[in-house]
Amino acid sequence: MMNRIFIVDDDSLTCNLLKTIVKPIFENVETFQHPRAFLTLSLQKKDIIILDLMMPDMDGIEVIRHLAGQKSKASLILISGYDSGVLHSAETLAVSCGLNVISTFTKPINTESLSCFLTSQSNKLAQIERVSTNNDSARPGKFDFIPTEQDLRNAIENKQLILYYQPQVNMKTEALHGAEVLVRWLHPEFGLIFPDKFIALAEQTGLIEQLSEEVIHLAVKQSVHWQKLNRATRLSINISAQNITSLKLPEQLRMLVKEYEIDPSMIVLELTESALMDSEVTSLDIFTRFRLKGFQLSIDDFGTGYSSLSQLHKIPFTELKIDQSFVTNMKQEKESAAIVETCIMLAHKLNMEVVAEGIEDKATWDLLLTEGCDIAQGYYIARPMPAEQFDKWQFKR
Ligand code: G
Ligand code: G
Ligand code: MN
Repeated sequence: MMNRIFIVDDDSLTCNLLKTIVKPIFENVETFQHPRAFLTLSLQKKDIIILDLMMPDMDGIEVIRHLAGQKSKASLILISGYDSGVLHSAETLAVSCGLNVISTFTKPINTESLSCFLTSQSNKLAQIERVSTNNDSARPGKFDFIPTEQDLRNAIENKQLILYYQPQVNMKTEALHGAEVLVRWLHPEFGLIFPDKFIALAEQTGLIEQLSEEVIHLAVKQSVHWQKLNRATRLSINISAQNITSLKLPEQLRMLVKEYEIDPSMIVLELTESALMDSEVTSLDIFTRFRLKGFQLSIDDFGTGYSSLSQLHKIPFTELKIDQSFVTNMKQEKESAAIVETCIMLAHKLNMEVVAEGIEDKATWDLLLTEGCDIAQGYYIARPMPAEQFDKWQFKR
């Protein structure tokens, strides 16, 4: 079935302009200058809506509320002539109501980037279509696979977890700085399963303890291997809030690095801000002990959580990772650029190194370099990859 695309904007000029951009990509396009008429349609999951926020008889936020009320699964693109701050708030609101916002654009609309975006969206939808029609409908496909606790327990026991490594480079020298360790589940039937499918499950069921133990073990073994080849690589490992409820973790880690004879300063533990929120006293104790044992501590996804500046000061972090969303948007959104700039300054004042993750192009790299960011991570440098491929990548550089 074909995708339908709806343009909802009170301004007829904008409607016509958008229609001209959309038509070559999605044939089935309709414009609405009155949101009420639009809301009488029965929408489907495959529909795409381009919605203006500022309309006289019913504004975009009201339309968002209605769509949320209908539990609409359609894809939403928000546009506005207001500043990007308003657009971003509307996006946050829509997402928190359960709507699927796929992009936002400020007016005047950059026709080229909208056209590019829609083309890639159209390709993606076609691909999903192919996968779902090719799948034997009697059997669950990879995309419907929802693991149970027992599935995950078996996976850990049967050594189905593998590690991918994403390079981090020093921005000034472009030398390799280290790698972030990202777990994957190599399922015998469904193939490669990403952590968004099983980390939350692990956290809810308590399996995160075994999962992290396995991840740390695999990472330490890889580290020994690289060290033997004279290619010692600093490894950043993600730690969940639930991991740090156990007071044993620092000691377990210390024993492990001792057994394998690796330098603890080559291990960076990445904690998200939400991890700091849960049980502040215990976590402060644990974090301090990690540092006393020589490990590095990084605060991950910085800027999205609720940590206060005083926490940042209390906990002995050595590194700050700016959340991807700010990095990805900094090129086109001055608010994100301001946040990135502030993070860099703050980290440096507190004697921490700054990592920018989610760098996808040269323009963003150049901006970050000018602003004095220390370390870069993102698809522009390289995607996460298995160890053997990481070796090849390093060799080719
Ligand atoms: O590439 P990617 O899809 O791997 O990672 C998605 C998310 O999963 C990231 O936010 C990352 O922090 C998390 N993640 C990846 N590996 C691990 C892990 O070993 N432990 C925990 N707790 N989280 C992980
Ligand atoms: O939350 P955490 O920072 O641990 O998650 C890292 C996640 O970011 C992983 O899922 C990784 O695959 C993903 N990632 C790494 N670089 C890029 C990038 O340049 N663009 C995007 N979209 N994702 C990235
Ligand atoms: Mn991380």
